[in-house]
Formats: sequence, C-alpha cells, structure tokens
Amino acid sequence: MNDILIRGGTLLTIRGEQRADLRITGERIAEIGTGLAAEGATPVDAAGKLVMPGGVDPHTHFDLPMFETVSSDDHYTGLKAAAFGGTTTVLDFVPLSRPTLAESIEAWLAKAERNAAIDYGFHMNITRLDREVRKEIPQLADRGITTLKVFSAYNGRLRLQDGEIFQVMRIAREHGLLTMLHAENGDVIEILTAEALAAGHTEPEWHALTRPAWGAVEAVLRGIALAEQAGAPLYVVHLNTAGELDQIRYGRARGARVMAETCPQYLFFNLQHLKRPDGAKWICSPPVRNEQDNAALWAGLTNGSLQTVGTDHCPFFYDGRRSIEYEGAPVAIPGKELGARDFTKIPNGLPGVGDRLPILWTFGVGQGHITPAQFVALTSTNPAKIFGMYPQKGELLPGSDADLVIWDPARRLTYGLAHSQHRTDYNLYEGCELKGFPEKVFLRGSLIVDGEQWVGKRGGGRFLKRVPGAEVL
Ligand code: DUC
Ligand code: ZN
Ligand code: ZN
Repeated sequence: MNDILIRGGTLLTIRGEQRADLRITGERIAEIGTGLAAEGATPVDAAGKLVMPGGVDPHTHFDLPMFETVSSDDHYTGLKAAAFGGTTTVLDFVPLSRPTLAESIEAWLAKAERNAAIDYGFHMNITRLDREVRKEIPQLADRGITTLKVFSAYNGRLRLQDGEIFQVMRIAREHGLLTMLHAENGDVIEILTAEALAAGHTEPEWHALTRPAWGAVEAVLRGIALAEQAGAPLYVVHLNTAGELDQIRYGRARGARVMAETCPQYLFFNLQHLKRPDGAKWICSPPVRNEQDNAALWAGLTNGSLQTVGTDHCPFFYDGRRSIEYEGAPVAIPGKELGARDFTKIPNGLPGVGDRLPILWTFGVGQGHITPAQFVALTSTNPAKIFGMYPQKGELLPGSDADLVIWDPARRLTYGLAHSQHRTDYNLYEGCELKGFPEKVFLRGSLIVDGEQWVGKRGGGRFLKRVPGAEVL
C-alpha cells in the first residue's frame, strides 16, 4: 500500500499549532516534518486546513434497549455519524444484561463487531454486586476493559448502594481500573417522581423537576469522598450543574484524584427547552438545568476544571411513528412519542456524537471559551489518556494510529439534520450557523469520510483493548 503524504497543513495538537507535513505508512503516522519528500506517496493537499487527531468520544450508548424501544443508532449508523463529525474512536457502555460480566460483554461485542464503522472500546456497567461479579471484575482488564460505571440513581434498576460503590472502587484501585460515576440521588428522584405522577403532571419539564440539581451536587461529593476513602481515582460523567463543578474543584484542590466530563447538551440547553411543546427532544438523564449552570460549565472548560467533553449519545426518534430515509430505505424506531402522556415513559437520551466537534469548535473556540489546543485536549487527547489509549489514539506523533481529521476552519454552513448523520428525525442544533467543519477523516490510514461522502465500511472499526493504570489528569 502506498504511503499518504498530507501536505501543507497546520497540525493542531494540545501543544498548539505547527506548519508541517505528515506521512502515513499503513495504519500509523510515520513521519512529521516540513518539506517531506513526496516520492512513493499519495499526496493530500491540506493547505489552509488544520490537521488534528480524530476525536475520542468517551461516552456513548449505541443500540441500547430502553423502556419499550432501543436507541436508534446502532454500532454502524452511530459510529459512521461520529466519523462525519470528526470522531474516530468511541467508548460505549456494556449493560450488565446477562448472568455474568463475560456473557454481557460477549453479547455486546457480537452486536458491535460486525457493525463498527470506527474504532471502539467498552466501559462495563456494574449494576449488581454479588460475589460472582466481584470475582469477575479483576478479569476485565484481560479483555481490554479498564473502566467500571456505577450509578447512585435508578433505584431498583441500575443503582448500587454507597457501600457497594466503595467496594467497586477498592477492587478498581487494586487492579488499576477507573470507576466512573453517574451522580444523582436515586431516593429523592423516586419520591418526587411518584408525587409528580400522583399530582397528574405529565409534561417533559417534570423530568427535570423530579431530578433536582442538589441531588447531583451531593452525589458528586459523596462519590469523591468514597473514592478518597477507597484510595481510588474517580471520573464523574456528564456534569450538568455549577454545584457539581464546585465539588470537583473542592476535591481536586485537596488532592483527590477526581476528573470530570461534561456534554454539549449541558452547555447549550436548559429548562426553557424542556418547556417547549417539543420539549421531549431534550429529555436526558441527568436533565438539562438552567442558564447559570450552562455558563458555569463553559467556565469549567475555560479554566481547566473539566477534563473532557463526551456526548452521552443515546438518540431516539422524536416521532417514531414516521419513517425517515436512511441509506435509501425507510426506518422508523419508537421514540419520544412513547411518553406523550407520561414524562417517565419518554426514552432518556439525545443525539450528539456527530455534533460534538463542529458545535464545540464554532461556539467554544469561535466564541473564545477555549483555545484550539484546549479543544483537542477536551475532545481527543485527554479522553485517550484517561481511558488508557494514549498515544495510540488522541495524538499526532510517529507511531500513533493515523486517525486524523483534516479540518476546514473557513467552512461555513447552516447546520442541522441535513448534515448530521445520526439515524434519527431531529437535530438539537438545527439552524445553527457554523464556521469550521471536518473535510476529510482518516481511520488508521484509510480515508473514511471525504466531504459529504462516506467511504468507510461497516465492520471497519476495531475493538480497542485498553490498558489498566492509565493517567489521572
Ligand atoms: N442517560 C441518558 O439520558 N441516556 C442513556 C443513559 C443515561 O444515563
Ligand atoms: Zn449516566
Ligand atoms: Zn450515559
């Protein structure tokens, strides 16, 4: 196979910008430098463009059964949509849906392996902690799974008690694994939800009103305190309130090894969106909050209190009774309409895996909240480091996988459903004016997105065996 020489571009990494050429040999970056010789290589002109490492989305849910339906992107459609938005690696959560962790992972792999359009790894949900599960956790690293997600909410379904979370954290510490926490107060949610239903409240905004921010705030502090007592690091997923961020700062200022992620929906949306007639489009858990929370989370990106931006991509149709056309065929999957008369029956989750980079570039970099180098850190390099994939992923260095985005910083477009490739019937950023968009995307040296064209393949993505003992940032 010919080498590829990406010429005349500006490389963008967490170290800043550098005018340089980049040579790809096979699946890897072979050489970086100015004026690299073109012989024996297929040239790709990147003049006027940025060349950055492919995005790493640390938080997705493809093909996830929920209530009476399933998230509408599977490991083909969702990973392909990710690629169109400049992301080349995703980390998906494996539900503990079978008697053992091993069987649950095999079932998830069977779905992902034949479909994956980009590279992917797995986090393991620990939603039951019996003797068998305790014994099995240490074997996860042999399978390349080094992260455990626990929940302090979803009573009777996903939640572990505090003592169990503490035990998971101790096992994690012993084996170099990282615990991830969904932080809400399950008891309060259970009580408020029952009261809201009994009072006849059915509208989407009640999803947020029954999941108060204070529950998230105290659950974050509780999580940090448990992790410190276990001597373990902690990664808090989907930060959504200013108060949670205060707790992260409190912990980090005292040396706690706690890291935190936010997601675009918590930067851009709030209760006002849930109050709209089509408010169900914004139903996710934890819920979107208020404008002060949006602003505080932006500030957390600016000042480095937050380490990553993931998406929690878990799309559903807004109206799953109507089909859309996907790759030339009609598709309809039950969605948000399931909860038209009861907010607790609206499937929880939003589309976003393909939106993340373009939206964060225009509104994050473009409006001065973050620098281009911070953009790469938050969306690619930091997740690669925290989740044990660095420098294979998230980096432009000789030896790294040639997962690259050629980014056109001058491209202007009115964004929306027509550009995002998610398999659903709405986009939360409909009509947003964007400046900057991916032009070409390479996965391990192969071109998979060329402008509007998908040139990758179903099953072309590989499962990533991650290594324990990853960095704590
Ligand atoms: N929250 C969502 O909104 N969807 C999927 C899982 C989750 O925790
Ligand atoms: Zn969660
Ligand atoms: Zn999630």
